[in-house]
Amino acid sequence: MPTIRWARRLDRGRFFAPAVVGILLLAGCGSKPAGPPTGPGGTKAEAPVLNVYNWSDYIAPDTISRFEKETGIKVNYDVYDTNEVLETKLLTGHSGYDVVVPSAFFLERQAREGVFLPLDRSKLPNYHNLDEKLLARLTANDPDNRYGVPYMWQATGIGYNVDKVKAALGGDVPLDSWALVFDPKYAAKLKDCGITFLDSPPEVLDSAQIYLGIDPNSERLEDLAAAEELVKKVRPYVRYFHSSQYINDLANGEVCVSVAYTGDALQARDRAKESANGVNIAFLVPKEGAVFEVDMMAIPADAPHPDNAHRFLNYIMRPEVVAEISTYKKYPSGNAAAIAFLPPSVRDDPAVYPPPDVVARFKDHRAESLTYTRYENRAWTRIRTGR
Ligand code: SPD
Repeated sequence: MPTIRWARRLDRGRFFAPAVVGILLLAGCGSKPAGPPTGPGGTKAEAPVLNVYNWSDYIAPDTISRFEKETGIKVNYDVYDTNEVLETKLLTGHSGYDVVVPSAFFLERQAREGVFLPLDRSKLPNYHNLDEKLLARLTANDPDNRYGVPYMWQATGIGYNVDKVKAALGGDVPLDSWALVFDPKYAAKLKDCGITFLDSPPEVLDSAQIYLGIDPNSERLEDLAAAEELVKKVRPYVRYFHSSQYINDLANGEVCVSVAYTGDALQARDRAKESANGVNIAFLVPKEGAVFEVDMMAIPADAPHPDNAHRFLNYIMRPEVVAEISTYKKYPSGNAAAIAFLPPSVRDDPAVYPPPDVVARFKDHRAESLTYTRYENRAWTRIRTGR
């Protein structure tokens, strides 16, 4: 059985200067495991172990156990729920992970810091199953698709309890706009039924900028200040900042509006349906637009088991394997061949695979500079602490 645990959350915003990161990576210092035994012919045999670090609520129940059974490789499976937590570990180095899943705009700058191993395509015969258009789009973040394999994609939008929101707002319901959470007029009315925000500065501040008509990739400090000011105005109405707790809370009616990732909101919708509790959850891609994101499987440069990591990536690229993950978790995958393995209830669900007019509202995300991120983190702390 895989070992599944939440990794300990590290301090936000602890970024190491690139030079220091480089030195750490090159020096190989830290608690590195002992080298693997040398096999016949001088090749290094890897221990049958794989350390995977993925987002929470992002894999099917049998995905890991089937891989273990098939390969004899024991998987230690840890989860996180923000890019920031993963990044802190990757930039510190020697995370001990063999497979990680950063979003493409985080992978972009992490790759520049030398954090990842270039993929060896000769070990990925299932690579041809991937969606070529998506791969082409991703070259903006990952030139030549050198380091990452697209896993699942999504938008950051709004998950909401249809009945509670309508009851709270009466007939005046902007169920097509970020105004629902960013206009104090509406947020104040929704306070009692519960508004939650993701605990991630770029997710929320970039969404606020989109609402304001600002390019979410802007690094102008006045644009950041505008987003901060907007979010501060609705801060008194936000019950909490967390990036996964809202799935259950939306599903059981504890909260009524969450700035959410598509699939997580849809998992809340499905959990409510399964428990037949009368909660009706929907997901909204606001008319102003929403950040589009692709989470990428990648192998850290100092991964202890890079061959096992390639085997795992290749396994996930089997269409039937990744289709099962999409089926359970309601995220579309980056695997074109997987579509044929989806049940119609998922394949034809416009909330999972949005129609072209919705996709047209998605905005690509580019890497932030570390300097800008420092300013963004400070703004976030001010928002969270109300100072
Ligand atoms: N529970 C799975 C959450 C996946 C979130 N992906 C992050 C995208 C960041 N823009």
